[in-house]
Amino acid sequence: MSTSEHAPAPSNKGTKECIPMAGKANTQKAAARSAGTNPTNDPKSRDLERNRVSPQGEALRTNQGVKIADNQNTLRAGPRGPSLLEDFIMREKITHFDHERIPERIVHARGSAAHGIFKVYESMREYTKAAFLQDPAVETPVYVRFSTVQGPRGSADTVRDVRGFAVKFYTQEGNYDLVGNNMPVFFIQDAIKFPDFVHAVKPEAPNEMPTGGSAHDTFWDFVSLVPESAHMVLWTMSDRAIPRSLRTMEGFGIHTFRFVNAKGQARFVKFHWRPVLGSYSLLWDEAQKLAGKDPDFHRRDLWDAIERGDYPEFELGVQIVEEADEHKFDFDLLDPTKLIPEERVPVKIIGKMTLNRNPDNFFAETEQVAFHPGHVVPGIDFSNDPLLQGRLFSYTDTQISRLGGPNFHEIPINRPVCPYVNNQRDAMHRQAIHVGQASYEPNSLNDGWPKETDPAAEDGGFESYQERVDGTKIRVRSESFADHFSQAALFYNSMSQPEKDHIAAAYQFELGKVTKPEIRARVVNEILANFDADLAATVAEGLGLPAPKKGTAKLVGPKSSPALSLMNRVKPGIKTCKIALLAAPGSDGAAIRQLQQALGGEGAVPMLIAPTLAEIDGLAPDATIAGLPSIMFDGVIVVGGAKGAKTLAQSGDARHFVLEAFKHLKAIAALGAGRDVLTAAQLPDHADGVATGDDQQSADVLKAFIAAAEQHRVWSRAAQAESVPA
Ligand code: HDE
Repeated sequence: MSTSEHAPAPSNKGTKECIPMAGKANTQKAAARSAGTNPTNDPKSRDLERNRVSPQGEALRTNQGVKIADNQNTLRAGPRGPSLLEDFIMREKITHFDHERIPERIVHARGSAAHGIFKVYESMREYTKAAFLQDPAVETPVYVRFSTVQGPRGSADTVRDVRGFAVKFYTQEGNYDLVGNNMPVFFIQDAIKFPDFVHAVKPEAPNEMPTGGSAHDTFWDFVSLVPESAHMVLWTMSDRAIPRSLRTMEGFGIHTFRFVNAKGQARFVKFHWRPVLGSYSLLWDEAQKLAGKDPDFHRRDLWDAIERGDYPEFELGVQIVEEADEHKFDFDLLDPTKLIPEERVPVKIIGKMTLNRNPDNFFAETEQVAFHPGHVVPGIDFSNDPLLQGRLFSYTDTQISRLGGPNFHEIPINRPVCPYVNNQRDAMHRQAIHVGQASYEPNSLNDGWPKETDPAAEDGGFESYQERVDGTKIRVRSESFADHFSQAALFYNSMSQPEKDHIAAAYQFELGKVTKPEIRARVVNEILANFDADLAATVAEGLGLPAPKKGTAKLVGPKSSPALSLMNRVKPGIKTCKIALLAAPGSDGAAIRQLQQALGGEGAVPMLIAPTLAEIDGLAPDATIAGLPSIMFDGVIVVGGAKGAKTLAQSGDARHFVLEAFKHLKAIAALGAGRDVLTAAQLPDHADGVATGDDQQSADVLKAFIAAAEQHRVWSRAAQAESVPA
């Protein structure tokens, strides 16, 4: 085999034992086996570490462990002859490659994830017996997957869509999955409608368009005919559907669940995730441009933050409702299209999750992780929400086809960290080698093991909450689910003016893409007019429709809930904000160094951006203007220095950079000659959130810049920004 054109890799002369799966990992497994321990219940062998396969120092081998001498050439009959079927090395490699893909998730296909830990702030003993919520000293490992819903695996991150927010807690009592979204309500009330909804929102059947968005006929056709979707569609037309980052998104369990304490007392509970940095959104123009310029914008942001050590943190909050108060609301707690206003039941913050490690392998972890709202632990139970009840069936079912059989719980990322021994046997891809004769219960051959655990015992077995259920077998929607518009009105009324403007623009954009006029008219007249006449009129005008008729729905309940506005979710500081330092050769290097230090000291991420990658006073730019346009940043500072400023002022790209930042309401500063760049870009002389000054005034300018940047958007500039071309 010396005809290879490639230089042969250094051969492995080691005398390692032949081990089929992977070096170290398998040696440990072998050791566990010879020590007589069962790989499924020996704590050490359950460590995910043992599944990490490193190529370091390893010879290239076949899946059967045979060392490979030539990985460049197929076995053939003579140098120019046909390939031989006998070549088991080539056949194994190609066969495996042919099967590398698995079906993507039917919804939430595009996702990114991270490892982390969760700790409760104080014992929740009063409310729940869940072991991971008892002791502030206990760290529970978590794996969190964020996702979009509509698009396929390769779609863009910043599309207008709901985001999935799924958390797997690896607790000592088994896995608990909180499989939520970044919005607190859902489109439909009954699981049986989910396939209809998903078929409507997914790309259309004849042409598989559009990718990653809901701006098309079938989605709007469906939601215009299903008024229970009104509230959630409004959320998806709001800024919540275009988050600035996954790290600053709120999360919600949506359904009402139950907490059950050791005395068997139950209370209703709704779950919330609150990002410690606050919650922010993109502007629609940014979101659209980012989808082209960096389709991985969210994924990259999450990954980079964790690599930098800026670990995303989310606090877990709960709204707890006594069972006795179940019927004290003007909506049904079981209806997933409703939220409990925080002003009515405050969100109690009970713990914090910190995402501190990126996955090693996207496929093995993020693609193969299997969430399920039915993965609960003692102390957490379900309500009769008909959407939740359907989900309890769906998630195991979907994994069976997605992950190729019922043993997906044995894939490393899905394995509990506690033992999971039972009498289930065999099936596709079984990993455990069960020993012993008895795989049934009761048995005497194995002294009765594995045995049930008394729920009353410490660390007891799972026991369902004993809710009394007594009803007629019937297919009917409860009358208490009939109000579809009051909470849509509540949400809309709670928005600030810019948020309301964005909502109207989003309806106009989406409906503008709908080809059937009758669908557009139905949304305006049958949906929007029923919860807000002004919104209906604005949308109608934008679509060239006649003024809508007056809505007939009766609106009840609170008029507004300030907690729903993202404007009230802003947190002080500019930690992890990305700030562009716009410069060119000849810019003031000392000023750049000073700014880098000062911004870094605030926890921000300053990046030197220049027309080319040529050094500026000994500093290497982080990227070019073309490589990282202003849409990737939270603010921009144009550095002083006459020569550099002149280059920037003459550069159309540099002028566009500041103009676009201005248009997108970002904090801007210019020092010394850097001000000429703003003038060349024809920015107004005075505008909110634009700080300028002489080189000597840099401390004051920076202070003003930070004050603007920590607002995240300079909303008061919106009218001025409108008139600026971009
Ligand atoms: Fe899901 N959903 N869903 N869903 N869902 C899936 O499970 C389903 C619903 C959510 O990162 C699927 O493993 C039904 C609400 C997230 O892997 C599937 C119904 C909420 C994820 C499925 C709903 C969600 C999924 C597809 C109506 C918010 C991604 C692949 C009864 C509370 C999890 C998979 C991840 C994924 C079914 C409604 C959240 C098909 C039938 C409501 C975050 O099983």
